[in-house]
Amino acid sequence: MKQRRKLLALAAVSAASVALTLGLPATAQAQNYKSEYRMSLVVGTAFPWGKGGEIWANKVKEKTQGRINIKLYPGVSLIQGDQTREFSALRQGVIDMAIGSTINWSPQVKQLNLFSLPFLMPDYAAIDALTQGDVGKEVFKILDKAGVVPLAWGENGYRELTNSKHVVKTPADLKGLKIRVVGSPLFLDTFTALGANPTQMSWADAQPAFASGAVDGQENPMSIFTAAKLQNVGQKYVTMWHYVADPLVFVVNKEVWNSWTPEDREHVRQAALEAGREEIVIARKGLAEPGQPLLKEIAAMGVTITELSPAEREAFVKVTKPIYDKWKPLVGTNLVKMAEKAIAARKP
Ligand code: X2X
Repeated sequence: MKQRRKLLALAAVSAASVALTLGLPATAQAQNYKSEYRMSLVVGTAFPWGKGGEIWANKVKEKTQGRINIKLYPGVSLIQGDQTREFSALRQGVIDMAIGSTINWSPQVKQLNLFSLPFLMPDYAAIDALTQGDVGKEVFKILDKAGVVPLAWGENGYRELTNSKHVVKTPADLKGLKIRVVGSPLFLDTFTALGANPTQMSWADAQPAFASGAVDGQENPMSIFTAAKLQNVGQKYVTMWHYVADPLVFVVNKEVWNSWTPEDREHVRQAALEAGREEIVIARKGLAEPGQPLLKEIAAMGVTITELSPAEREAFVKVTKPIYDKWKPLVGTNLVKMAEKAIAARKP
């Protein structure tokens, strides 16, 4: 026994000295690397969001020559589908990295409610003015302080209203509709102000609830609508109101980040920036270009799509204004003011 321990110790010493004499810091470092890193996502690769995860993982593998190997966990499966716990799990290291929605992390990082203030961002240029400008940098500082390493922005998209009952053109049309929401209490406030009956549930629970008719409606980007085939679970009426859009954030757990060499950190960051840019293009496909071909495809499946005139949209803005005002100090008055200014100064 003693003999064996001695031998083992000797072997360890000689391995270390070989590494030292050969000057192999990479080998020593690689010993701290996990064989696989776990990336959390709410949805899989059929969705622009999940596709972004796949692109990021592939780019990281290529740039680090396989030193960093990432496996995708869609359906937030590392935390049993409980998407509003994702940020805590990331901080604790249950999750190594993620592309997360600002909505799902807003219960822990209250400033992320910024993007869910009703009718803050009227168009894509407004989203870009925030994420690609000083507001984006400020939010990254906040995320860094909250305990993760933010690297790049992506996008889930404009969240449009859908339901199984009837056309919604005015706030009065929402009266009594049971609407599934996720995230912070801001969503409950907004839909309560609109006269609806909001109920909070995870995305995993929401889909069977649409199918059974337990809830009447929901709000999600049209790319989620099509990939999840919500028309097949009764969601036949869509209102294009662009009331909020959720950006996605590419992040890594701090300890994991610190375990990588500076070169590999830079590779992971560059991969995230490239993947983020590509993912945003995919997320906007069919929606940002003239004629919005994605909407034509959805209408062809028997879905009624309602576009609002500026005056009709304004009625929704007016009803939710008290909620915007209530939440402004909760998000952080300075941050909201900074966002309002950036949007007012945006270039089309
Ligand atoms: O749960 C949702 O609605 C989803 C998929 O859009 C998010 O994760 C925010």
